Amino acid sequence: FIQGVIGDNFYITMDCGARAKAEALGNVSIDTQGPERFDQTLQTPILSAVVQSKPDAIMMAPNDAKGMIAPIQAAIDAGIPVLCVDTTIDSDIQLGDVATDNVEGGRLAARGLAEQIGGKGKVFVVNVKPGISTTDLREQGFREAIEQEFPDIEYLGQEYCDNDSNIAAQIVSARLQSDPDLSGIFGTNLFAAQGAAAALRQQNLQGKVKMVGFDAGLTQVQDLKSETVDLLIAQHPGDIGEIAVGLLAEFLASGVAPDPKELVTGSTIVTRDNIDDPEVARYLYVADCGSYKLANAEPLPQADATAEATPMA
Ligand code: T6T
Repeated sequence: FIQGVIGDNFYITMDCGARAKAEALGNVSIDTQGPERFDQTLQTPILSAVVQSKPDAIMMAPNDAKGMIAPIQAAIDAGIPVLCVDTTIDSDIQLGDVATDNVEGGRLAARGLAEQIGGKGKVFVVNVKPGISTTDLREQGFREAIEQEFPDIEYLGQEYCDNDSNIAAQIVSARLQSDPDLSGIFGTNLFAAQGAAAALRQQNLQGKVKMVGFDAGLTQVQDLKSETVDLLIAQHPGDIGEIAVGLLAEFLASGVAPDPKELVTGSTIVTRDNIDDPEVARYLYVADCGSYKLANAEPLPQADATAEATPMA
């Protein structure tokens, strides 16, 4: 398993799901690695070294939709099937994809933020880095929903934090200077949201500028509870890990490629009102696998993927 970046609660939780599934299967072992930063120039040599070690299969979250195509092709040329988890590449060379519906996730974020700000005002997006499939799609879904559904909301556009919460905080501080009447912020992943929330706290604007964050990392949950953030969209990374390992094990046993190739997992809207509900709390991310339990997760039926993404709406 090659993570998008190491030390991220999202990929740690995915790893827990992958390991729980491997243990249940009994004949699968997993080695997990990842780059120190979300950066294709760091992920490529990791992938090359993993290919040299000749695993039976690779599941990975590619750091760049275009830049990782050639390194993944090299793995496939070496006879190793590659399944994309979470992020993907602009190609169909991979065995398949297991991921959240990120466009829909962005739409959920837009609707949640719109509700928080009473359907009017200026909103802004703190994004991660151009070329990351997931976060690009979240911004797209957010932008489209704001433009199509909320005529009284002005979208001020996005800035990129390079997956660094300190940069995200600086971006938001500067934006609060240039647009002091800002109503709401969407942080498209854990680090973007965490940094944006920190800036709101520093400026004592929590609750005044509304904030929606993608993901449900440990600090993000604290930010929600302390009323700096109003809503989180939790992905189901443990489910992604479980499903990916199950799929690879099945492929290695049967030789039959997955059909359909794209499998979608759910997302859950987390608020202060529902966070203690066990059906919501089970999707908060973890920092280690100590308390992780196998969920026996299944991908969403294709037709229901959109409907299932809004169970708490
Ligand atoms: O949001 C997740 C993941 O889905 C995205 O591709 C990269 O950032 C995270 O890992 C959160 O930090």
